[in-house]
Amino acid sequence: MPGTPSHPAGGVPRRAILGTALACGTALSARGQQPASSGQEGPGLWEIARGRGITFGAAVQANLLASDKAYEAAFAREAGILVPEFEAKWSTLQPKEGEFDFTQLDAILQWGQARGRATRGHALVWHTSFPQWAVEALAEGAPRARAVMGAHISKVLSTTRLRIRDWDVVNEPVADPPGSDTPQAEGELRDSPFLRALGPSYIETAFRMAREQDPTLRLVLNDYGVEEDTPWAAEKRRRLLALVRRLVQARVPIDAVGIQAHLQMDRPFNPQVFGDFVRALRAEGLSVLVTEMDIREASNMPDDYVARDRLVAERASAFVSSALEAGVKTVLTWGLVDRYSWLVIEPAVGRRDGKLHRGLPLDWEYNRKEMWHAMARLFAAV
Ligand code: 9MR
Repeated sequence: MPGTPSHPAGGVPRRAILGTALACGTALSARGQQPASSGQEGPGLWEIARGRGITFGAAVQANLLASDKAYEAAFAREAGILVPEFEAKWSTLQPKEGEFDFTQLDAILQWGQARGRATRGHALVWHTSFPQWAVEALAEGAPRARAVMGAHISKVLSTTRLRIRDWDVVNEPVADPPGSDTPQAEGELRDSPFLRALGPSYIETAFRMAREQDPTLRLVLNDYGVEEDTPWAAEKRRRLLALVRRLVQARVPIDAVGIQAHLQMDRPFNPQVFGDFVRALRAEGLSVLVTEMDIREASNMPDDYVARDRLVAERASAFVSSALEAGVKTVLTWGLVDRYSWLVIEPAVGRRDGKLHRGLPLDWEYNRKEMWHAMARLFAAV
């Protein structure tokens, strides 16, 4: 029956909830608690989008590609471009100084190459998934910080040369405006080991190092929190745009801005405001990509799956159509299936009422949801 609460409520650790839900996912649909599935047949989102010159892809995890056949099939069906969810982050690639491990990234690259799917790189310089040895090394001073950052960029780009053509060079450099939970820098740039060691010029340095290593790569600055129509997001937009303009004026080799798009249903979305922001970035001569889209449900949403999925799909539709109208050509979701979404795995972003977010195109059973159909309609109509 639609509307029946799907999973145990509060008081249970989220990972336990996830385990229970994983174990009984099939039973849930068998009991009719999931909306009628719309199957997995017919062309995938990437093929539909490709017909209109749009790239659709998603973040993927190497271990799941290897261990879950249905997950692998979903990626084969839907994703034209792959983004390693953590396999190209610093702590995975260089867990100890000078000791690089490309095994997991290689697994994604090989899987993609065998199927003609590109992989984009995420992320060279980021304050998270950044190992303690590197935090300490950067704290030793600017020359050491520059050397450590240069060695990482150089090794990663030379090893992935010709296999990855597009990189998030700097991820999340803009500080959250006041009123956030995250620790704040005084200025408009995020407090990070890179900022502390090298000052604001670390961004420019990273882009120049990447360009020097491989002049043909598309170099992207990726950030979040700029999508919605709130004063907080307006301030974050202002900061990001100001940063991008400074970089362009200083002739820093930046090609594109990635907008993560971790959307939240409890925040208003205004297509005009967002579209204007994308156009302002493009007016600087840059491409704009949607890099990590997913949709966090609000706790006051209806219980019923059909109604929930419809609301999520409406938000996806409003957002993606505004992005496409403003000239975005690449739309990537952060995962494909709700089952493995960070929105259900990370307690900090989970629903407080114990329900599990349904913020990706495919449901727990890998079936296409309303969000999938909303995106398919937009991609077909561009
Ligand atoms: O989804 C990713 C999660 O599995 C990782 O544990 C986490 C830390 O590496 O990063 C998550 O992905 C983030 C992305 O790299 C940058 N933007 C926000 C994403 C969600 O936190």
